[in-house]
Amino acid sequence: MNVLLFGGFLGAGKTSLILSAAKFLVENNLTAQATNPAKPSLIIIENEVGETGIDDKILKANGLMVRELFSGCICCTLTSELTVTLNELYETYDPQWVIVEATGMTYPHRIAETIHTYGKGVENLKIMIVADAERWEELMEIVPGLVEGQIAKADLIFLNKIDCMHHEALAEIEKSLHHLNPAAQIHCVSAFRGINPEIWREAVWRNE
Ligand SMILES: Nc1nc2c(ncn2[C@@H]2O[C@H](COP(=O)(O)OP(=O)(O)OP(=O)(O)O)[C@@H](O)[C@H]2O)c(=O)[nH]1
Ligand SMILES: [Mg+2]
Repeated sequence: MNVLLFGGFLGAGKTSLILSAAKFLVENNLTAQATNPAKPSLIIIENEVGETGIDDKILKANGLMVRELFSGCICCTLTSELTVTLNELYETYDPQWVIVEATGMTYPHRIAETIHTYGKGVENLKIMIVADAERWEELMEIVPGLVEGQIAKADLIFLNKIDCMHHEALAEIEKSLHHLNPAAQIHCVSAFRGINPEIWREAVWRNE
């Protein structure tokens, strides 16, 4: 299984990007047996179903499955519940892709550590962190530790909502992101306008 673990602060655009990534994989036939609903090859694990409409008809029509996680305590229960769910999915379906949306209040790299230790069948795991360009300054004032900690351990960073920003302000944020995590590739995107498939090809498919 290839696991794409999406994180980033509340409202940054995680669900919007996940839908885009899932559509990319399906539309480019990068999911095996995508038409057999009994054995989905791409499963999305959501913390909660948001208003974006994760149960999008296009996704379901393409043999995708959406699993919800319900959890009282995001910091303790979620990680173990998620790992149990992943292991169940592996044993039942052995999907090619699992896309996970972590809650905005958590550090996805900690979830990744648990998956690496206790998860079964995970061949590849990428931590994809979504940064909110529109609220960057505000979040740096109210939750700097959380946002910086999420960014620092990302494999890939998506600076989202660039449609709301001027070029100069974006360049400054990009510089900060690079400073926080020099190793991660940074993609400047707008889920609202749509993501260039080449970005997904590079981010999701490479090293698969
Ligand atoms: N202008 C603009 N708005 C966006 C963009 N991406 C997402 N949004 C909006 O931002 C809001 C949050 O998007 P989601 O995709 O639900 O974000 P999320 O990170 O999944 O949110 P939570 O799951 O609640 O933490 C929605 O109203 C989206 O329509 C973007 O690129 N530009
Ligand atoms: Mg969401």
